Amino acid sequence: MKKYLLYSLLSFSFWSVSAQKNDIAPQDLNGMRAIGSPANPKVPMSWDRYHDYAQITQFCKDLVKAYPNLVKMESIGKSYEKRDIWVLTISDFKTGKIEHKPGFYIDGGIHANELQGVEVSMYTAWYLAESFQSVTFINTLLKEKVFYIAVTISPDSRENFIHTPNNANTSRSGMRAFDNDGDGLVNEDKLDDLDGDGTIVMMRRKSKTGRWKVDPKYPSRMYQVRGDEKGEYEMLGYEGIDNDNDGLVNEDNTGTYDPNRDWAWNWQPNYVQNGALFYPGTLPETRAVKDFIVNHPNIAGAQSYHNYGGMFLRGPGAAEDDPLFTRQDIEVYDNIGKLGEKMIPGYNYFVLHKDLYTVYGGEIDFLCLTRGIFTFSNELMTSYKLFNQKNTGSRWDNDEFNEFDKYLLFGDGYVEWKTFNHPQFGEIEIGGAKKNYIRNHPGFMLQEDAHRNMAFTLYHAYQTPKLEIVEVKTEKLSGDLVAVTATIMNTRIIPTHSTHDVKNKIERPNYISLKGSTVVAGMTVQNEDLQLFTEQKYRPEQIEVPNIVGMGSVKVRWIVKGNPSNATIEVSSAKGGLIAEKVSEKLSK
Ligand SMILES: [Ca+2]
Ligand SMILES: [Ca+2]
Ligand SMILES: [Ca+2]
Ligand SMILES: [Ca+2]
Ligand SMILES: [Zn+2]
Repeated sequence: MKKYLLYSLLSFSFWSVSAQKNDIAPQDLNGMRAIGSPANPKVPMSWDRYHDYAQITQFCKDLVKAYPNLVKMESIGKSYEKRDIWVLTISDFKTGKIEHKPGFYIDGGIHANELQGVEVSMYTAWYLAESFQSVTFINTLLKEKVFYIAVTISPDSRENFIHTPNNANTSRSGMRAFDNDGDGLVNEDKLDDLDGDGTIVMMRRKSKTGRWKVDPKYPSRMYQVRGDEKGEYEMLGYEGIDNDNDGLVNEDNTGTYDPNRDWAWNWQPNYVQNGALFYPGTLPETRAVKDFIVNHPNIAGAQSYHNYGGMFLRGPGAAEDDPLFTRQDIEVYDNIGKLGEKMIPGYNYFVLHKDLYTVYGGEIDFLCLTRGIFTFSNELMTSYKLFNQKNTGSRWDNDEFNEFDKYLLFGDGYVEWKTFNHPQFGEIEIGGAKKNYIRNHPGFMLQEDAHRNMAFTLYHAYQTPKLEIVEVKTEKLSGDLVAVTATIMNTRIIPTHSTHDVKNKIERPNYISLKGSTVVAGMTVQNEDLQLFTEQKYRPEQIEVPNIVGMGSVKVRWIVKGNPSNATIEVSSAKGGLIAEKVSEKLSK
């Protein structure tokens, strides 16, 4: 008894001491911690499930409360139904001003039915904050960079998807009502949850002329007969009734437009680009994101999470924009994308228009071509993950999802077929995949894929420019004139400006300044050995450098009057951050 008492007293004092230095979680130091994950997070979360808007909002608030020196939360605007669109700003606020750090933008769930993009965004915010003390790489990353994480940018539709009967593709976009069939009525014929089980599945009817059959191995699976094989069923689409007696079923549903066709680059109207609205920026949600991006010129890299297919997509969305991606910029994408293929087995690095389809007015083109931001869009989840192998044929031609459902989900993926008396179709059967199966990850896979995709995105963020003053030299010239030569290197692979940016002067040039000295001349050193210089006659103390390429350097020289050792060299780059060092400190190194 005594022994136990002593033990508990000892452990009590251990806990209270640890609790005081409240930044390090005690379990992070012992064997309870599984490597790579916080063992004792201040904000406990389960990453094997999806979260609704109230839970997302609570999560953001909890993270800010637990880590006030690392996480800020703001609303960047309201959705159509007046929900706040939250952005979490994550950085080490004690190290430099955040607007002076290279920024990385992440968003999730522009397509609201693609639930896991939001979870990966939340997981990333959580992981960064919870690992700041225990993982050196994360610690340094948050000192050097700032993350802006818009956890969900179509919150209305996500709420609708989660809490009302839907299939895997509804609702995808937002809650603004449109007359989809041009009959003068809006939302007059939506999907109908015929059996009231909360999910919208398929309708089928026995038919002598039908071209569908039940797969004897997996009774939930229908397959299309080929050649002269006789069918048993006809398919009647998703659960629904012709509510307005116009001869069409489910023809005017909520959320059929596409917020990812509402962006101001190569925008095309709906008759060219299906899903587009009236003009680029019709939607309040995309306008809020655009304003945020434009007001944060430090954003150098971006990720927009989607599903499905296991892809790292880069732009452009349309073939005619291919020439805007130069070899140097493609090399950057290649470096990150090809590493991604290793980091996430089954995922492929693709060019959007070439390997997937053409997208006009898409978000990633807006980010990279109007703002010069190096952008990837990950299409989360792939059937490769089911059995760690590439499947054969299309999803409809193979039974992997059914096999996986049977052996790993124990039948949870599908609603079993049952008969129903339909007011228009008579006796039918309804059944099929639940809305969260196929496109969205099953729970036990969610955390792993969230982590892998986050790791890919953190590598991308790590490669945003990091500028360093690597060398400073002084040389006495005649009279009291001194030459000061500084070499600035970008020690990451993303340049301060994409070639498209430099060519079109999207962002201001980098400024390399000598402050606190009398500068009489300033120049860029083209070749020191051959003594080739380009003089900048106007404002020589602030040399303008259009770009500092990835893993590349620039050299500048000033001619000053008097001793420059008290002067300061400042490098100011919109996307590369701001650094400053005293000439004297550099010379002594
Ligand atoms: Ca209508
Ligand atoms: Ca109608
Ligand atoms: Ca139903
Ligand atoms: Ca109808
Ligand atoms: Zn999508």
